[in-house]
Amino acid sequence: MAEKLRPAKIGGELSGSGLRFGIVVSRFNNFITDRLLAAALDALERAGAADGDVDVAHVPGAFELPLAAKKMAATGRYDALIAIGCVLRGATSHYDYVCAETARGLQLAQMDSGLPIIFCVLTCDTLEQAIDRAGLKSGNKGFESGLAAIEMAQLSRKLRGNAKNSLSTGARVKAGKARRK
Ligand code: INI
Repeated sequence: MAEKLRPAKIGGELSGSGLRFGIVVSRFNNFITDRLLAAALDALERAGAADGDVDVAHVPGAFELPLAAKKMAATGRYDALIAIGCVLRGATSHYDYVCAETARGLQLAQMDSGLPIIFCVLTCDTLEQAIDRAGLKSGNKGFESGLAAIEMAQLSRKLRGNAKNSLSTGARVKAGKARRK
């Protein structure tokens, strides 16, 4: 067990004040996605996000979430995005394609843009499972997603601010020499 090392902790606090959020929400299964959206907005409001600092875009289904999120990220207006959807298993393999491509597309958009994109897409076998996660037995995943968006936005700000401290030794020596010239 390490005894001497006390690593610096870099965390994102849960304050939404001064941050801008974009939410993209799917209309498919809107009985569920409306509830996820309301809870995400509730979390942002309670954490101090200002009226006017949150935009909501609607798309037809979960499959369309990644493109809309990518376009929202490209505007440069936001500190974090939340993608909200609900995919329910049906009689065919359609569910598997929608789930896989939605998750893959959102992760690609997040990694390409460098903007946190919170995955608030329920992938459930039954409507009951979805209801449980949209405000019943298992809480509300929308609220959790709102908090995750704030935490990741704050953490991203801190990591951007720390960029000059995280230069490699070689880069620091070079920068020092350049300043002395
Ligand atoms: N979209 C969803 O968001 N949830 C679903 O459960 C769903 N099912 O089961 O079909 C669904 N399909 C639509 C899909 O996301 C696209 O909107 C559609 O294929 C057009 O591209």
